[in-house]
Amino acid sequence: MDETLREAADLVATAERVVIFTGAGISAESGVPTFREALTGLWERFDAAKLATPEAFDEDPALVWGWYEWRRALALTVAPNPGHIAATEILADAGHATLITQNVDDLHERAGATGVLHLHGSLFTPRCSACARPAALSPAPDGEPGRITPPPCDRCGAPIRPGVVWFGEALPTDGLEEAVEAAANADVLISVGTSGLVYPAAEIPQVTARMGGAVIQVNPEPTPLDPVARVNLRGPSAEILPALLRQSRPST
Ligand code: BV8
Ligand code: ZN
Repeated sequence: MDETLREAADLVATAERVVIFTGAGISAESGVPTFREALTGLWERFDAAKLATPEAFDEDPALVWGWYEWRRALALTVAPNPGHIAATEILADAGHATLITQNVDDLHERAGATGVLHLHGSLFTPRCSACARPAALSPAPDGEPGRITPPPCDRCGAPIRPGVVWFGEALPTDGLEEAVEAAANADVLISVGTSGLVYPAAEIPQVTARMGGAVIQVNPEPTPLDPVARVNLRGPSAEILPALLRQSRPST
């Protein structure tokens, strides 16, 4: 590991434009289940990819809203881990830095990151499912809430929905364009904790590689990104990112 870590650290230390692209894996060590595990307890019998859709919400708004409110409550009870903090620091050291995440939690922000590009939205920006008016956050439920009837929009009365991008929904164009632009111009893109299966987000690291930038991957498991990565750092991000940060700084 230390030789690949050294190689990755050299790439980061000499890079002017750095992008960090994250998935659920960076929040795993904070205690937030990854997307595929996001169905614990009450949700075991559902498939995330089926629950995270407009059809599921239309069919049973209380089930879907309850799932997202449970995930929001969970996000509020956990803290950023050393991986989130090291990511903020690595970007602070770069001349030009962009943080792109597929995550809907706010752990990057709580680790001091600013201007985070949330390609798939956020648990903290609910809106009206009909007129898109932003809605206020109600106090998060405690325990396993199960079904919760979504509150009505105070303008048109339609049910409030989570501010996330569901399967089959388009990503916010401005966020995606900005992310592709940053990836295309990156000297280094560090992809952390993503299975690289969901498009178009999964394209982001491929854009960097196609444009000649170096992709560094941090993941304990192999992913479809392995052949694209210049360096594969196999392991948990809460351990690897702090080590990468230390190695990439000039030794005092
Ligand atoms: C779109 C928000 C078009 C919601 C998410 C066939 C049929 C149907 C659809 C499609 C299809 N083929 C392609 C599609 C499109 C579809 C898609 O890609 N499907 C896949 C499954 C094939 N994409 C879409 O629908 C997108 N929209 O295409 O719209 C369109 C265009 C114009 C107009 C209208 C429509 C929208 C996709 C967004 C879905 N929303 N999230 C929510 O959170 O509930 S996706 C969600 O899953 C995440 O955001 C993330 O993007 C994705 C994968 O999750 P990951 O973050 O990667 O997490 P995962 O659990 O998968 O992996 C965790 C990783 O961490 C693992 O690799 C693990 O090894 C690693 N790990 C674990 N521990 C650690 C660790 N790493 C480091 N350290 C650790 N400690
Ligand atoms: Zn409304």
